[in-house]
Amino acid sequence: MSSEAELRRALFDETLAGNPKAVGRLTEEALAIGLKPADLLFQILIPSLEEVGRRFEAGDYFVPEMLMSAGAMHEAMRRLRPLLAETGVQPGATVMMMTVKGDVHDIGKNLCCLLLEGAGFQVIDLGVDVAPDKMIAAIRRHKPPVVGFSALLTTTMPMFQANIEMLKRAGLRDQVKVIVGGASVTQAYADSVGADGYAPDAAAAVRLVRGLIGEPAAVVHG
Ligand code: B1M
Repeated sequence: MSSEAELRRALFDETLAGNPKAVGRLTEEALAIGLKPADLLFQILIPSLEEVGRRFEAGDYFVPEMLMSAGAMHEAMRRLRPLLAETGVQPGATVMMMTVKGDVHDIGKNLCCLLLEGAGFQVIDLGVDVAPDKMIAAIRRHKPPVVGFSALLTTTMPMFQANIEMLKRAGLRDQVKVIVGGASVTQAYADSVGADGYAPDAAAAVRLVRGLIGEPAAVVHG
Protein backbone atom coordinates (compact mmCIF):
# COMPACT_ATOMS: atom_id res chain seq x y z
CA MET A 1 0.00 0.00 0.00
CA SER A 2 1.77 3.15 -1.13
CA SER A 3 0.29 6.16 0.65
CA GLU A 4 -1.67 6.88 3.82
CA ALA A 5 -4.53 8.27 1.74
CA GLU A 6 -4.71 5.06 -0.32
CA LEU A 7 -4.64 2.98 2.84
CA ARG A 8 -7.51 4.98 4.34
CA ARG A 9 -9.50 4.67 1.11
CA ALA A 10 -8.87 0.90 0.90
CA LEU A 11 -9.96 0.35 4.51
CA PHE A 12 -13.18 2.30 3.87
CA ASP A 13 -13.86 0.39 0.63
CA GLU A 14 -13.10 -3.07 1.99
CA THR A 15 -15.37 -2.46 5.01
CA LEU A 16 -18.08 -1.34 2.60
CA ALA A 17 -17.48 -4.44 0.48
CA GLY A 18 -17.59 -6.65 3.60
CA ASN A 19 -14.16 -8.21 3.18
CA PRO A 20 -12.96 -9.17 6.69
CA LYS A 21 -9.58 -10.53 5.62
CA ALA A 22 -8.60 -7.35 3.81
CA VAL A 23 -9.98 -5.18 6.61
CA GLY A 24 -7.92 -7.06 9.20
CA ARG A 25 -4.76 -6.72 7.11
CA LEU A 26 -5.34 -3.04 6.31
CA THR A 27 -6.06 -2.26 9.96
CA GLU A 28 -2.71 -3.76 10.89
CA GLU A 29 -0.96 -1.84 8.11
CA ALA A 30 -2.57 1.40 9.22
CA LEU A 31 -1.53 0.86 12.83
CA ALA A 32 1.98 -0.05 11.69
CA ILE A 33 2.42 3.28 9.91
CA GLY A 34 1.24 5.12 13.02
CA LEU A 35 -2.43 5.89 12.37
CA LYS A 36 -4.30 6.28 15.65
CA PRO A 37 -6.86 3.58 16.59
CA ALA A 38 -9.52 6.22 17.34
CA ASP A 39 -8.96 7.86 13.93
CA LEU A 40 -9.36 4.53 12.17
CA LEU A 41 -12.60 3.99 14.03
CA PHE A 42 -14.22 7.40 13.77
CA GLN A 43 -12.82 8.65 10.45
CA ILE A 44 -12.93 5.45 8.40
CA LEU A 45 -14.81 2.46 9.84
CA ILE A 46 -17.92 4.20 11.20
CA PRO A 47 -18.34 6.39 8.08
CA SER A 48 -18.06 3.23 5.98
CA LEU A 49 -20.88 1.59 7.96
CA GLU A 50 -22.91 4.78 7.56
CA GLU A 51 -22.51 4.38 3.81
CA VAL A 52 -23.68 0.75 4.17
CA GLY A 53 -26.83 2.11 5.85
CA ARG A 54 -27.37 4.65 3.06
CA ARG A 55 -27.05 1.91 0.42
CA PHE A 56 -29.47 -0.32 2.33
CA GLU A 57 -32.00 2.51 2.43
CA ALA A 58 -31.53 3.12 -1.29
CA GLY A 59 -32.16 -0.56 -2.02
CA ASP A 60 -28.61 -1.14 -3.30
CA TYR A 61 -27.62 -3.28 -0.30
CA PHE A 62 -29.58 -6.05 1.42
CA VAL A 63 -29.24 -7.82 4.78
CA PRO A 64 -26.41 -10.15 3.60
CA GLU A 65 -24.31 -7.16 2.55
CA MET A 66 -24.97 -5.45 5.90
CA LEU A 67 -23.92 -8.64 7.69
CA MET A 68 -20.72 -8.87 5.67
CA SER A 69 -19.82 -5.26 6.43
CA ALA A 70 -20.57 -5.83 10.11
CA GLY A 71 -18.28 -8.89 10.01
CA ALA A 72 -15.52 -6.84 8.41
CA MET A 73 -15.94 -4.16 11.08
CA HIS A 74 -15.60 -6.84 13.78
CA GLU A 75 -12.32 -7.93 12.25
CA ALA A 76 -10.98 -4.38 12.62
CA MET A 77 -12.41 -4.06 16.13
CA ARG A 78 -10.68 -7.27 17.22
CA ARG A 79 -7.39 -5.45 16.60
CA LEU A 80 -8.44 -2.01 17.79
CA ARG A 81 -10.26 -3.04 20.99
CA PRO A 82 -7.21 -3.65 23.20
CA LEU A 83 -5.58 -0.43 21.97
CA LEU A 84 -8.68 1.68 22.57
CA ALA A 85 -9.24 0.24 26.03
CA GLU A 86 -5.64 0.78 27.18
CA THR A 87 -5.78 3.30 30.00
CA GLY A 88 -4.37 1.72 33.15
CA VAL A 89 -7.30 3.14 35.14
CA GLN A 90 -8.64 0.84 37.87
CA PRO A 91 -12.19 -0.34 37.20
CA GLY A 92 -14.65 2.02 38.83
CA ALA A 93 -18.43 2.24 38.95
CA THR A 94 -20.39 -0.34 37.03
CA VAL A 95 -22.34 0.47 33.89
CA MET A 96 -24.67 -2.24 32.61
CA MET A 97 -25.26 -2.16 28.87
CA MET A 98 -27.55 -4.07 26.53
CA THR A 99 -29.38 -3.98 23.22
CA VAL A 100 -33.12 -4.15 23.88
CA LYS A 101 -35.42 -7.07 23.17
CA GLY A 102 -36.13 -7.63 19.47
CA ASP A 103 -32.96 -5.88 18.33
CA VAL A 104 -29.69 -7.58 17.44
CA HIS A 105 -27.60 -4.56 16.41
CA ASP A 106 -24.57 -4.46 18.65
CA ILE A 107 -21.71 -2.64 16.93
CA GLY A 108 -22.60 0.76 18.40
CA LYS A 109 -23.40 -0.68 21.83
CA ASN A 110 -20.08 -2.55 21.81
CA LEU A 111 -18.31 0.67 20.93
CA CYS A 112 -19.94 2.41 23.89
CA CYS A 113 -18.84 -0.49 26.14
CA LEU A 114 -15.32 -0.18 24.83
CA LEU A 115 -15.02 3.56 25.43
CA LEU A 116 -16.67 3.28 28.85
CA GLU A 117 -14.14 0.61 29.79
CA GLY A 118 -11.40 2.78 28.36
CA ALA A 119 -12.63 5.62 30.57
CA GLY A 120 -12.29 3.38 33.64
CA PHE A 121 -15.83 2.16 34.18
CA GLN A 122 -16.55 -1.48 34.83
CA VAL A 123 -18.89 -2.59 32.07
CA ILE A 124 -21.31 -5.50 32.27
CA ASP A 125 -22.56 -6.20 28.77
CA LEU A 126 -25.73 -8.31 28.66
CA GLY A 127 -25.56 -8.60 24.86
CA VAL A 128 -28.40 -8.24 22.37
CA ASP A 129 -32.14 -8.98 22.31
CA VAL A 130 -32.27 -8.68 26.09
CA ALA A 131 -35.68 -9.40 27.60
CA PRO A 132 -36.88 -7.07 30.40
CA ASP A 133 -36.96 -9.88 33.00
CA LYS A 134 -33.33 -10.75 32.24
CA MET A 135 -32.44 -7.05 32.63
CA ILE A 136 -34.26 -6.85 35.98
CA ALA A 137 -32.54 -9.99 37.30
CA ALA A 138 -29.12 -8.67 36.26
CA ILE A 139 -29.76 -5.29 37.93
CA ARG A 140 -30.83 -7.00 41.17
CA ARG A 141 -27.66 -9.08 41.06
CA HIS A 142 -25.06 -6.44 40.12
CA LYS A 143 -26.71 -3.21 41.36
CA PRO A 144 -25.18 -0.95 38.69
CA PRO A 145 -25.68 2.79 39.24
CA VAL A 146 -26.22 3.18 35.47
CA VAL A 147 -27.99 0.99 32.93
CA GLY A 148 -27.80 1.66 29.19
CA PHE A 149 -30.32 0.58 26.56
CA SER A 150 -29.35 0.58 22.90
CA ALA A 151 -31.88 0.29 20.05
CA LEU A 152 -31.30 0.79 16.34
CA LEU A 153 -34.78 0.07 15.02
CA THR A 154 -37.73 2.40 15.30
CA THR A 155 -39.74 -0.73 16.09
CA THR A 156 -37.57 -1.60 19.10
CA MET A 157 -37.16 1.91 20.55
CA PRO A 158 -40.47 1.50 22.50
CA MET A 159 -38.62 -1.14 24.55
CA PHE A 160 -36.91 1.77 26.36
CA GLN A 161 -40.23 2.73 27.89
CA ALA A 162 -41.19 -0.91 28.51
CA ASN A 163 -37.89 -1.47 30.33
CA ILE A 164 -38.31 1.70 32.38
CA GLU A 165 -41.83 0.59 33.36
CA MET A 166 -40.40 -2.78 34.41
CA LEU A 167 -37.81 -1.00 36.54
CA LYS A 168 -40.58 0.99 38.22
CA ARG A 169 -42.69 -2.10 38.86
CA ALA A 170 -39.65 -3.89 40.32
CA GLY A 171 -39.03 -0.93 42.67
CA LEU A 172 -35.62 -0.32 41.10
CA ARG A 173 -36.17 2.89 39.12
CA ASP A 174 -34.81 5.25 41.79
CA GLN A 175 -31.69 3.10 42.26
CA VAL A 176 -30.45 3.26 38.69
CA LYS A 177 -29.89 5.99 36.11
CA VAL A 178 -31.15 5.01 32.66
CA ILE A 179 -29.33 6.11 29.54
CA VAL A 180 -30.41 5.37 25.99
CA GLY A 181 -28.95 5.60 22.51
CA GLY A 182 -28.94 4.25 18.97
CA ALA A 183 -29.04 5.57 15.44
CA SER A 184 -32.67 6.80 15.39
CA VAL A 185 -32.88 7.87 19.03
CA THR A 186 -33.05 11.59 19.87
CA GLN A 187 -32.89 13.62 23.03
CA ALA A 188 -36.61 14.37 22.65
CA TYR A 189 -37.41 10.67 22.41
CA ALA A 190 -35.24 9.90 25.43
CA ASP A 191 -37.06 12.62 27.39
CA SER A 192 -40.45 11.33 26.30
CA VAL A 193 -39.78 7.84 27.71
CA GLY A 194 -38.37 9.20 30.96
CA ALA A 195 -34.72 8.26 30.48
CA ASP A 196 -32.12 10.11 32.56
CA GLY A 197 -29.88 10.70 29.59
CA TYR A 198 -29.24 10.27 25.88
CA ALA A 199 -25.96 10.13 24.01
CA PRO A 200 -25.64 10.43 20.23
CA ASP A 201 -22.33 8.56 20.11
CA ALA A 202 -19.94 6.52 22.21
CA ALA A 203 -17.75 9.43 23.30
CA ALA A 204 -20.86 11.33 24.39
CA ALA A 205 -21.99 8.22 26.31
CA VAL A 206 -18.81 8.43 28.40
CA ARG A 207 -19.39 12.13 29.10
CA LEU A 208 -23.02 11.40 29.96
CA VAL A 209 -22.16 8.66 32.45
CA ARG A 210 -19.50 10.90 34.03
CA GLY A 211 -22.10 13.66 34.30
CA LEU A 212 -24.57 11.31 35.98
CA ILE A 213 -22.30 9.55 38.46
CA GLY A 214 -18.94 11.28 38.34
CA GLU A 215 -15.46 10.06 37.41
CA PRO A 216 -15.13 6.26 37.67
CA ALA A 217 -12.30 6.23 40.18
CA ALA A 218 -14.22 8.61 42.48
CA VAL A 219 -17.10 6.18 42.93
CA VAL A 220 -16.82 3.67 45.75
CA HIS A 221 -18.67 0.50 44.95
CA GLY A 222 -19.07 -3.13 45.91
CO1 B1M B 1 -29.72 -3.17 10.38
N1 B1M B 1 -30.80 -1.55 10.20
N2 B1M B 1 -31.33 -4.27 10.29
N3 B1M B 1 -28.50 -4.64 10.48
N4 B1M B 1 -28.33 -1.92 10.17
C1 B1M B 1 -30.13 -0.28 10.36
C2 B1M B 1 -30.15 0.15 11.83
C3 B1M B 1 -30.98 0.68 9.45
C4 B1M B 1 -30.95 2.16 9.90
C5 B1M B 1 -30.53 0.55 7.98
C6 B1M B 1 -31.29 1.49 7.08
O1 B1M B 1 -32.41 1.24 6.74
N5 B1M B 1 -30.66 2.58 6.72
C7 B1M B 1 -32.41 0.02 9.55
C8 B1M B 1 -33.29 0.54 10.67
C9 B1M B 1 -34.39 1.46 10.17
C10 B1M B 1 -35.20 1.96 11.31
O2 B1M B 1 -35.81 1.22 12.03
N6 B1M B 1 -35.18 3.28 11.46
C11 B1M B 1 -32.05 -1.44 9.75
C12 B1M B 1 -32.93 -2.53 9.51
C13 B1M B 1 -34.26 -2.18 8.89
C14 B1M B 1 -32.58 -3.86 9.83
C15 B1M B 1 -33.45 -5.12 9.67
C16 B1M B 1 -34.93 -4.96 10.07
C17 B1M B 1 -33.29 -5.56 8.19
C18 B1M B 1 -34.17 -6.73 7.80
O3 B1M B 1 -34.05 -7.81 8.33
N7 B1M B 1 -35.04 -6.44 6.86
C19 B1M B 1 -32.73 -6.15 10.58
C20 B1M B 1 -33.25 -6.13 12.03
C21 B1M B 1 -32.62 -7.22 12.88
C22 B1M B 1 -32.99 -7.02 14.35
O4 B1M B 1 -32.33 -6.28 15.08
N8 B1M B 1 -34.05 -7.68 14.81
C23 B1M B 1 -31.32 -5.61 10.52
C24 B1M B 1 -30.20 -6.42 10.65
C25 B1M B 1 -28.91 -5.96 10.59
C26 B1M B 1 -27.70 -6.88 10.60
C27 B1M B 1 -27.84 -8.07 11.55
C28 B1M B 1 -27.52 -7.38 9.17
C29 B1M B 1 -26.52 -5.88 10.95
C30 B1M B 1 -26.20 -5.77 12.47
C31 B1M B 1 -24.99 -6.57 12.86
C32 B1M B 1 -24.55 -6.23 14.27
O5 B1M B 1 -24.82 -5.18 14.83
N9 B1M B 1 -23.85 -7.18 14.83
C33 B1M B 1 -27.14 -4.55 10.54
C34 B1M B 1 -26.39 -3.37 10.31
C35 B1M B 1 -24.86 -3.54 10.28
C36 B1M B 1 -27.00 -2.11 10.13
C37 B1M B 1 -26.32 -0.75 9.79
C38 B1M B 1 -25.88 -0.80 8.33
C39 B1M B 1 -25.16 -0.33 10.63
C40 B1M B 1 -25.45 -0.25 12.13
C41 B1M B 1 -24.17 0.06 12.84
O6 B1M B 1 -23.54 -0.83 13.37
N10 B1M B 1 -23.76 1.36 12.75
C42 B1M B 1 -27.54 0.26 10.05
C43 B1M B 1 -27.47 1.52 9.23
C44 B1M B 1 -26.92 2.67 10.06
O7 B1M B 1 -27.18 2.80 11.24
N11 B1M B 1 -26.19 3.53 9.43
C45 B1M B 1 -28.71 -0.62 10.07
C46 B1M B 1 -22.47 1.79 13.27
C47 B1M B 1 -22.60 2.02 14.77
C48 B1M B 1 -21.23 2.45 15.30
O8 B1M B 1 -23.53 3.08 14.95
O9 B1M B 1 -25.20 1.58 16.14
O10 B1M B 1 -25.78 4.01 15.58
P1 B1M B 1 -24.77 2.99 15.97
O11 B1M B 1 -24.13 3.39 17.35
C49 B1M B 1 -23.63 4.67 17.63
C50 B1M B 1 -24.66 5.62 18.24
O12 B1M B 1 -25.99 5.37 17.81
C51 B1M B 1 -24.45 5.50 19.70
O13 B1M B 1 -23.06 5.24 19.84
C52 B1M B 1 -22.63 4.44 18.76
C53 B1M B 1 -21.20 4.76 18.43
O14 B1M B 1 -20.95 6.11 18.16
N12 B1M B 1 -25.14 4.49 20.48
C54 B1M B 1 -25.38 4.67 21.80
C55 B1M B 1 -25.58 3.25 20.15
N13 B1M B 1 -26.10 2.64 21.19
C56 B1M B 1 -25.99 3.49 22.24
C57 B1M B 1 -26.37 3.36 23.58
C58 B1M B 1 -26.12 4.43 24.44
C59 B1M B 1 -25.52 5.59 23.99
C60 B1M B 1 -25.12 5.74 22.67
O15 B1M B 1 -26.45 4.40 25.72
C61 B1M B 1 -27.06 3.24 26.25
